Amino acid sequence: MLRNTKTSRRAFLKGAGGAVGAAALTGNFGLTDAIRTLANDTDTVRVQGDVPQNKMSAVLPETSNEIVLRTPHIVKEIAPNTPYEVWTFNDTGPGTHLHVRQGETVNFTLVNDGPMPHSIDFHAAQVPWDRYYQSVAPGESLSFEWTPNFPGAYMYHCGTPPVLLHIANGMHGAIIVQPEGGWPEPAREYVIVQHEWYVGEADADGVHRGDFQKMLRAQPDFVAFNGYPNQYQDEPLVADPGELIRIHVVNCGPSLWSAFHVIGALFEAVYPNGTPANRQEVAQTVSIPPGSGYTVELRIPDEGLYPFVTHNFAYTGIGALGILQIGNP
Ligand SMILES: [Cu+2]
Repeated sequence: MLRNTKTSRRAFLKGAGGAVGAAALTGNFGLTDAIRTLANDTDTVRVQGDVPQNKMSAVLPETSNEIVLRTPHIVKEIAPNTPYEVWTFNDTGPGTHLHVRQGETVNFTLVNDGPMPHSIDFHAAQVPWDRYYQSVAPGESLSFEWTPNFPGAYMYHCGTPPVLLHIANGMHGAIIVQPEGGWPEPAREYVIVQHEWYVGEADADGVHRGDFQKMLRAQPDFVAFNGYPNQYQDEPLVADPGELIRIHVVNCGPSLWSAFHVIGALFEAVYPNGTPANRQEVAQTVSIPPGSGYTVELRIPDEGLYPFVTHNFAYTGIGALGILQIGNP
């Protein structure tokens, strides 16, 4: 877990110069140390202890139209034995799952506590790019209001060039817009962000960073659900036999398609863009382009284990496989 070592922070930072590049991180610490960039002063903080895992819950959070996103760069374990400088929204990449209510004002603030310019782009919003989606300098913030007019499962991301680099390093996430009046039927709701990791060789500090050439070729080392490859094999998503399960799947890419599929099950309804009015009945697999979302509904009658994957099998084996556990098989 993160334990700030504030007493040593200033001394460590003298040599960091406010940057998080490899050259700034040549202190005498090992793989199990973590480095964290903090607010306002674009400081870099060394945190003792194990590198935190970049795992996220798949449970859809309660709705809130008050959103603050911060952008620290944090060394996280993005796969076993792979400490990586994640460019985060609120300490993880993908960033916090967001869940807002259609038709109500969203009060949003972006706080750039990273070491470089970052920005926001909400696919759920209708706002001028030239005013709200511009880069925010380190130590500065940007606030604006907007209203989600259309329900759905949307991507949000940093749009600072090179956008490919910012997204691939973790600056993306899901924002689910709950329809006015809610969905017709309550369900056990999950949110899954599919995304890629492109891992460079470890730097002298033992920390990996993104490999831009791999990103350009779209040859990932891992394809993950919610930050960490295969995490829901060890900790399955759960539901009861016959219960309605609603999964909001957002493909943040940055570059690969998702062919979302549950083995041993069928979707009884699917909703392109995650929008209730788009309801279609019965599907085996849905095709989700990067930068889009889909909501799927299923009911599984029998207890057992049901893997969910991207059925694009070149990538299934590098992390895009989780387990849905029905009952207590
Ligand atoms: Cu960014």
